[in-house]
Amino acid sequence: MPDVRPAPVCARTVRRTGWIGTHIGTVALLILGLPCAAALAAQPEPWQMWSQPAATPTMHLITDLHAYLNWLMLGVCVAVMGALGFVLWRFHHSRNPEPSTWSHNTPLEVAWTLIPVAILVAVAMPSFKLLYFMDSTEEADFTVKVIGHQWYWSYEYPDHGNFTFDSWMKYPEELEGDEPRLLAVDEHVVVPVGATVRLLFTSDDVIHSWAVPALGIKNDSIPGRISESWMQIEQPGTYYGQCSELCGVNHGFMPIAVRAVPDEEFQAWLADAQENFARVDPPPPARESEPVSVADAAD
Ligand SMILES: [Cu+2]
Repeated sequence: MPDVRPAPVCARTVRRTGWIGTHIGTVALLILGLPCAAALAAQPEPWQMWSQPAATPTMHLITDLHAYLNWLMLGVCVAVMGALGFVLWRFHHSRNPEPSTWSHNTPLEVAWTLIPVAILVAVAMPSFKLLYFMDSTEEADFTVKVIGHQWYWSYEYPDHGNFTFDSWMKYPEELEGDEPRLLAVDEHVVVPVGATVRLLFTSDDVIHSWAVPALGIKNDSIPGRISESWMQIEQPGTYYGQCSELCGVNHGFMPIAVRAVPDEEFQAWLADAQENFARVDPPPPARESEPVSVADAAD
């Protein structure tokens, strides 16, 4: 199957040019900005700044919220530092030799209570809105179940014949082409571009966390529980992530790779997967038995 990862033209240029070239490349990336950003792969890059390019509606909103909060924080910093600077200047003993002795000012106290409350509301409202948006989807095209293990992931496709497969990190000697070390896996999660995919997370042993930065997902997989999220990948490509919950000695070696492909390619992968991968055992049929009375149970 061809590797459809978006060609990281700018990033590759940066990687090959050494230390000085890296810095020049970083500055160039910052200056050139947009044209380069579109070509970055969904994986960490040397000297990367900011988040990976957003590949889902959720990640676009996370990026926007991050920018909004930074501007808000800048406003708070400027206001507080400005007020502090003014007080230092205005009430210096050379300018204000006789300090005033009042201790209460009701309008001032109301203002310094209400302004922080307003700032907290301005932070909370968009945050809650985004939390609800990313929490779950009611209209999914299909479901993928993600199961964490020490130390690999397995996936189930219950809406496509309930097949399941394991996904293990590739060792350096197994890497093909420009597959990234410690991120490439033997079996990708494959989904069609544009499909709304419900993700269910659980674990086989300890708490893991399925985190893929470009998709805006970081969801704990907890033994004995099912948690939920969703994704709708906008562009074909391979999106890399890692387990993000300290889960044991090989925690750093259970990466995640999600491949978004055109629908025809997904159908071809599906046909292959249905034939080659194992099936999740169906639950045993309910046993028909006589109702047990209290008197019987007592015997
Ligand atoms: Cu883990």
